[in-house]
Amino acid sequence: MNITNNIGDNNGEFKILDNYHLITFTNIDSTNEAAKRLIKSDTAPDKFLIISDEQSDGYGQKGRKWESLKGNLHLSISLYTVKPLQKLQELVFLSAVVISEYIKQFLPEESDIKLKWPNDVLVNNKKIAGILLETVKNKDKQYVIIGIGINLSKTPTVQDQKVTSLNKEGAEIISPQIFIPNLIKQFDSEYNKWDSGDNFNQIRKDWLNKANGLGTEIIINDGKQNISGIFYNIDKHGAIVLKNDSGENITIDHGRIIS
Ligand code: BT5
Repeated sequence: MNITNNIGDNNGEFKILDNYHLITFTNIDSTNEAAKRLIKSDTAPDKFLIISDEQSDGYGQKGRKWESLKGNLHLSISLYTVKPLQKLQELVFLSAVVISEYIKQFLPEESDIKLKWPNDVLVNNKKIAGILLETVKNKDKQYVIIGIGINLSKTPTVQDQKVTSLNKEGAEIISPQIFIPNLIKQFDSEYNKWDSGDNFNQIRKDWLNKANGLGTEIIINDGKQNISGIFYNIDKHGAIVLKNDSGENITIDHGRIIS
C-alpha cells in the first residue's frame, strides 16, 4: 500500500506495508524501545515496522547517542524468529549490504559507498547510516529488532565522527515517505532468502566487496584494549579477522574500529 502521508500523521495506528504492520510516530524516545514495548505487551504481530520522524533518545551500541533529526530515517524492523543469536548477528551484515545497494540510486555515480565493520555505512568516508540489532523475548517468543538510522536530508553534528547525509552528498531531497517502501521491499526479499536457506556466504562476500579498510592496518577497541593488525577477513559468523605482525590471525567478535 501507499504510505505517503501516513508517516507521522497517525501516531500508533497500524497500517500495512507489504506484509509488515507499520506503526508511525512523529516523535518517540527510540523506535527500538517502542518495538520492545509492543513485543512485551503481547500484542505484537510477527513482522512489524516502527518509524518515527524524530527520536528524543535514539541510541547505538553500548548506549551511544544516535542524533535523530526530522527529515532522516529512524526505523525498526521487528521479526519473530526462532533462530539463535549468533545466526541473527548476520542480519547486521545483510542490512548493511541492502542499505548500501539501495542508496546507490540516489547518489552521484562517483560516490564511494563503503561498509565499516560491524554496523556502519559510509559515503565518501563519512558515516551516513548505522544499524543496531537487538533481540527481545516475551514468554517463549523471540524477536529480532533491526534498528536502522539513515541520514536522508539532514546532517547532524557529531563530535567523534565524520558524518554525512544523502542530501549533502548530492542526492535530491528525499523524504522518508518516498525512501521507505522500496527499502523495505529490498530488505524483505533478502531476509526471506536468508531465513529460508543459508545465503550468509553470499552476503559475506557482498559485504567484503565494500569493506572499508580491507587489507590495511587498523586498530580496534574491543572494550578492554586496542588491538592492531591488517584487516584480513570477516569469518563465517561476521567476526573481524586481523593478521598481526607475526602473521597470526586474531578474531574479534565485538568492538569498534578506531583508526
Ligand atoms: C550505530 O551505533 O551506528 C547504530 C545506530 C542505530 C540508530 C537507529 S535509529 C532507529 C533505531 N532506534 C534507535 O534508538 N536506534 C536505532 P554505533 O555504531 O554505536 O554508532 C554510534 C555513533 O555514531 C555515535 O557515537 C556517533 O559517533 C555517531 N552518530 C550519532 N548519530 C549519528 C548520525 N545521525 N549519523 C551518523 N553518525 C552518527
